[in-house]
Amino acid sequence: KKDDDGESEVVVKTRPKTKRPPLYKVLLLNDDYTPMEFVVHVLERFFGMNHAQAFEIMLTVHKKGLAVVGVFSHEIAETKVTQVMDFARQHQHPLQCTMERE
Ligand code: NFA
Repeated sequence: KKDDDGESEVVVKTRPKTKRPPLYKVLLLNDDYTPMEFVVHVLERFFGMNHAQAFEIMLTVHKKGLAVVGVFSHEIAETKVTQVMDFARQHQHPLQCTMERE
């Protein structure tokens, strides 16, 4: 005898899903051997910094142990890390560059 009258309705709120892709910090690590001028050159060449910016970031890495040198999509971050690591290896410097999810 008891049946639903079909009159009640459930209204579900939806929102358009525009999930942004995750971003990745590219980090440069200090070491005791890589020349300061080489690090400055890396920052100018691969991260588009001017000389003053590059020198400032290099000094931050030197003093604090590491610094974020840029924030990129996963693909761009990976490319930057590979470019820096290859360039450092070519010049036989132990400079380390890594990425981490923001
Ligand atoms: N610590 C290095 C030196 O004294 C310079 C350096 C800076 C290396 C930033 C790596 C990153 N020659």
